[in-house]
Amino acid sequence: MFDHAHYARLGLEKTYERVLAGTRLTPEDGEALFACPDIHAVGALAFHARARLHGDKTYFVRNRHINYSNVCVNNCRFCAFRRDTGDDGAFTLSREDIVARALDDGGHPFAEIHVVGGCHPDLSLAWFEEVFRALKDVRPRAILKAFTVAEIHHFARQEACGTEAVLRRLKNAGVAMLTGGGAEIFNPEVRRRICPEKISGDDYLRIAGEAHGLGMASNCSMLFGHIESHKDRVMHLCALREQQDKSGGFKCFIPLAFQPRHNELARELENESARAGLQTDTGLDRLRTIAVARLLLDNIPHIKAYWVMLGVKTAQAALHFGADDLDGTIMEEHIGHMAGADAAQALTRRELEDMIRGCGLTPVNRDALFNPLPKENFQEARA
Ligand code: V47
Repeated sequence: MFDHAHYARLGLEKTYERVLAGTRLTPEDGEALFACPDIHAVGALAFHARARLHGDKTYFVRNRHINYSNVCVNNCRFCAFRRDTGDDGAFTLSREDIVARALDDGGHPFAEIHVVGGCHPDLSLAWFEEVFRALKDVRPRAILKAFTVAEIHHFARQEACGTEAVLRRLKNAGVAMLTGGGAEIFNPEVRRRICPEKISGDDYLRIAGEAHGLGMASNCSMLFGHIESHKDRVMHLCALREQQDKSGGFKCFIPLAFQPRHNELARELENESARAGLQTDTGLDRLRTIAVARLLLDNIPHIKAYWVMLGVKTAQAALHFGADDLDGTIMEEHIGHMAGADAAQALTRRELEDMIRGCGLTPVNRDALFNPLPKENFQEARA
């Protein structure tokens, strides 16, 4: 790392001291890190924080994403995936299709099954309970991670009950964890412009807290690189940190880099002539955001370099800017790809391990809850 004098020259003397002492950074530290002209100095602090937590361990998971439908009652302006019922390209999988996808694992069960697909107008909570029980029947050891808190809110409305009651039913049906999506940016002004129908940031945090209170884990996220300011990002991260102080169940933070194709928000940004004052979407901005997240989120253990949205190469670089997780094999991804992500649809376990070793780090095969998994036989180890 650079020395004290270097950080003092950058005006980051106190931030440097706090990182070295392992004490909490302030929102002002976060903003100063965004403003710092020396990206290496920011990255070095984040790598220090990441190494203190995880050494050179870098996590990945053999997982499968299953998108049950793209029909959604919300109309988030950044989303290229959603459709209305009856639109061209609208789809809804049957229970049998969903189970078949979970079984399509070459005989080596996925450690995580990740099920998302938006707030469907007709599919009921009871239907999903049956789906999850069927998945648990065929793959009892896989950890089921499903829905964002936005869907929990949607089911509560549909069922005219509280969100905690929905969470209890899902937990009883075998769901161990919620996915991190749906957080976007908490600033209500930005939220109104990018996802006007979606639950508020306060509701996002409240429902995540309820899940944690019931012993369910969840991830959390931030959609960045569109119309939000650096201050919005810092405030968003601090709100997640505050919630984590209260409820403690966030396992991992996922910085989701905005994919600017085939969605309304992207068209608006393209057409906007006066873009002065907005950040441009550069690889360095992505790396810096990951670094600031690692430094501010002192109570969230893991930071994900989600290779689908970052691209494989930037995800590798992110492992040296504070991230310690690459997510997983995925197998089939639509949300990012429909919005322009140009990464592959799937990576093999071997590719993930090679990516990590290629960065001089040590791969750790994990489950959805970040428990390291024992070494399997050679054949499975390469699948
Ligand atoms: O909720 C939608 C975001 C999320 C775009 O929990 C977009 O482990 C960028 O949450 N550009 C879904 N992002 C993905 C997600 C996720 C992915 C991997 C792992 C986990 C986890 C969660 O993607 C949505 C939304 O926030 N999104 N459109 C877009 N154009």
